[in-house]
Amino acid sequence: MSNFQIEAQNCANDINNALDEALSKEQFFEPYGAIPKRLLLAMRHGTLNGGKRLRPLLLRQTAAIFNVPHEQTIIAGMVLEMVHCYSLIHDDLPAMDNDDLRRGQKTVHKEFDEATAILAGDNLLTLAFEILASPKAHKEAELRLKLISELAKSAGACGMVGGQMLDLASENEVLSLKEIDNIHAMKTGALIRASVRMGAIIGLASDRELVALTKYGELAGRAFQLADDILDETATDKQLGKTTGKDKKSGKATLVANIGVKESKVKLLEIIEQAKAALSLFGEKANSLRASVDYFGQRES
Ligand code: GRG
Repeated sequence: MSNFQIEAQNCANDINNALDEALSKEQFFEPYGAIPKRLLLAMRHGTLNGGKRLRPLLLRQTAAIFNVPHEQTIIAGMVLEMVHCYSLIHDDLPAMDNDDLRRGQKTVHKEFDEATAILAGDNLLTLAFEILASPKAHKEAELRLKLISELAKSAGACGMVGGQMLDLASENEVLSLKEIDNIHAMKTGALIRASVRMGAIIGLASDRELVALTKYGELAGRAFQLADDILDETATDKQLGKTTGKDKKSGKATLVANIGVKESKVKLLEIIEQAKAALSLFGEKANSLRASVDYFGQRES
């Protein structure tokens, strides 16, 4: 295994363990009553099903530039993953992408039912903020507020939710490359940007450092989404653990649809180089972040 693979695996193990513990019956104290078992099982199905945990990895690699030990980033990384998993559960619903398969398993609404999937997503989002507000996320209250604000903005109307709205409205529309870029930056890029920025916040980055890392986060988000669109066109269902070729079928506006796979791959490599260049301020300390964005360009699932 490469150093990157070992680092990614260690991070995924930490996040899986943290999710397993946070989503156990014992964690839900009962001012009103016990958590309904079906809701808990649906939340576990939508989270503990083999995600790559890339967003917590970016957070942890960014914080490591500032010598923050990995253990101090696990809770913030876990809540990012809760928000990401909620978005996937809702995205898979019949009213949105209508998918039966996620991470090689039945989607939450297929395993349970639509109403349960909606509620499981709702509660993952709410729980993420409940946990981020608690001292176990970070001992400094002021810093926790900054993290909450960062995550809320990235997940909201000017970030992921707004991007999803624009994306749904773009089906069978002809969009300019700029409009496509903007949808991607909001729908997928915002949470990736926030992952990096949350790592920088935990690391007490200076303004100059935060600007550089934000640029990296934005470019990494663009690289991630472009790679995803290329894979949607070129990979198999088995490889990705989800239904592929859907963008083309639904007439979705993607860069790949506009400029083709070959040109998109060239563009992807350009974006990756720009992302790495944005890290020059940090020298070798940012090598893990460089390896992550390289992985975005090479990933096969
Ligand atoms: C429903 C509010 C709401 C938003 C949905 C993120 C999103 C917005 C939809 C997902 C659609 C999609 C497949 C977008 C491509 C980028 C993406 C988020 C891929 C999945 O992320 P990975 O590869 O997945 O990190 P794992 O399974 O490893 O966590």
